[in-house]
Amino acid sequence: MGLWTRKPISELAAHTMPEGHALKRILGPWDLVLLGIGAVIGAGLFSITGIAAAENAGPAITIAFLIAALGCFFAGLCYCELAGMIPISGSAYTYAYATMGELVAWMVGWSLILEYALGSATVSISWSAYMVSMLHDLGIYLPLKLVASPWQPIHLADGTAVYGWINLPSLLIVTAISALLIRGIKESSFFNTIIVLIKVSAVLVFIFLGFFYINPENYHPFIPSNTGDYGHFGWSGIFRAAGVLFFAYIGFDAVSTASQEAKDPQRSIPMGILGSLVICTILYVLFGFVLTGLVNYKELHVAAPVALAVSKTPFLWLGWIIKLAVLAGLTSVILVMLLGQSRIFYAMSRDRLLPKCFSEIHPIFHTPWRSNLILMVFVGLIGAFAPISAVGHMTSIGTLLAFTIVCMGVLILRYTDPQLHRPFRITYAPLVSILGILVCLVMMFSLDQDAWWRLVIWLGIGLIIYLSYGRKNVTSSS
Ligand code: ALA
Repeated sequence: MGLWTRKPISELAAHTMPEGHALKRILGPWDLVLLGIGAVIGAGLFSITGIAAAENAGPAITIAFLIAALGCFFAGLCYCELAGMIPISGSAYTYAYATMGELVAWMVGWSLILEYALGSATVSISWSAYMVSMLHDLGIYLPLKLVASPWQPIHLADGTAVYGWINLPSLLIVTAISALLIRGIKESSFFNTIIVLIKVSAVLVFIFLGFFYINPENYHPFIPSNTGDYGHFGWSGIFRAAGVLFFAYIGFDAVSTASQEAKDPQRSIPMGILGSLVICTILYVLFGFVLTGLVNYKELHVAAPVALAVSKTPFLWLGWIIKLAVLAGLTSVILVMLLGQSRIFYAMSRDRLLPKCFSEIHPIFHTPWRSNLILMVFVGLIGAFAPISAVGHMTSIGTLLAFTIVCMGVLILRYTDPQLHRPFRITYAPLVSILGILVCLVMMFSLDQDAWWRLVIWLGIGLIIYLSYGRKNVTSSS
C-alpha cells in the first residue's frame, strides 16, 4: 500500500483481533453519553468562560457558546456518519485512513496526541492546582517544592516567585487513573458515571440558585461595543470567544474512540456523541448566562470566576461544592482523554504504524494495558515537569485539525463511495461537511500565531517519525 492508498472500509470494519486479544463490547448508549460529558465539562467551563467574557464577548458569551457548539455539531454529525460505517476504535485516525490514505491518517493520529495526551497533561496540572487549593482550605499545606514544576513559578502573597521541583499531585492523578484504565473499561466507565453525576449536579445547583440573584444591569450592554481591536468585543469578539471556548467542547469526539467497546455501536456512538454535545451545550449556555448575570463581565478576568460569582449570592457553601465539582470535572476529563489516546494508539499499532506493544491486550482485563502504561509515564512526566502554558495552547488547534479532516472525509466518501451502506446518514451531507470545515477553519484562524507555529513544528516531527519508522514498518510487514 502506498502513502495515499485508502484502506477499504470493508477491511477496516471487518477488522478483528485474535481471540483473547480483542477489546470487550460492554458500553451501552448511556455509558457513552456519560463518557462524552465526562470528557467535555472541565477546565474550559470553569476557568475559560470568565476570561472569554472579560476579554472578548461580555455577556454575549452565551452566543459564543452557541457558535462553538454549532461548529462541533457539524463535526459531530460527520463523526456519527463515519463511526456508523466504521465502528472500530481509532476515531478520526481510522476515518482518515479510509478516506485519505495512510499519510493523512498518520498525521491525524499524530495531531490527536495534542488533543488527548497533551490535553490530559494540561488538565492534570489544573487538577493539581485545585487539589492544593482545596487542601489549603482544610488547613493542609503541601511543601511548595512538591506541587509545581521547576519551570512553573508559584507567586507567594508577598509577590515573590518560587519554583518547584516536581508537580507530584499531577503525577499521582495520572498514575491513579492509568491504573484504573488498565483494570477495565467497565470499572472506568462506572467511576466516570459517578464523577459526571457529581459535576453535573453542581453545575445545575449553581444555575438554579444563581438565577435568583442575577442583576439584570449586568446584561447591559449585552454585546459590548468593539474597542477598535479585532476580537475585543462586538461581533469579532464573539467569534474570538467562540474560538477560545471551543476548548470547553473538546472531548465529545472521544466517544468515537470507544467504538470497539460499544454494544451496538452504529446506534450507540451517534447517541453518545450528539447526546453529550446537546446536554453540554444547554448547560454551558445557562451557566454563561448566570455567571455574567451575577458578576459584571469586566470583573471576570480572575483565576476562579465561579468563586467570584458565588460570593454574589448568600450561598457561600456553594463555593465548596463548585470546587469539588471542578475537581471531579477535571478528573473525568483526564480519564476519558487517557482512554481515548490509548485506543487511538491501539488502532495505529494494529495498522503497524506504531510498535506492536501498543495493541497488546491484557488477557484478564481486556484493555490495551501497555499503551496505558506508556501513556502513564509520558503524560505523568509532562504533568510533573512541564509548565501549563507550554502544553495548554496546542490542544485546540490539534483537535480542530482532526475535526476538519473528519468533515472532509465525509465529503470525499460521498463522492467516491456513494453506494456504501451508511447506518447513520446525514441529510444534506455536503452542506453539513462544508459548514463543518468552514466553522473549524474560522476557529483555527482565530487562534494566535504561536499555536500555528507549534502545530507546524509538531506535524514536521510527526512526518520525520512516519518516514523513518511508520512507513518502513508498514511496508516491511505487508
Ligand atoms: N473540554 C475539556 C475541558 O474543558 C477539555 O476541560
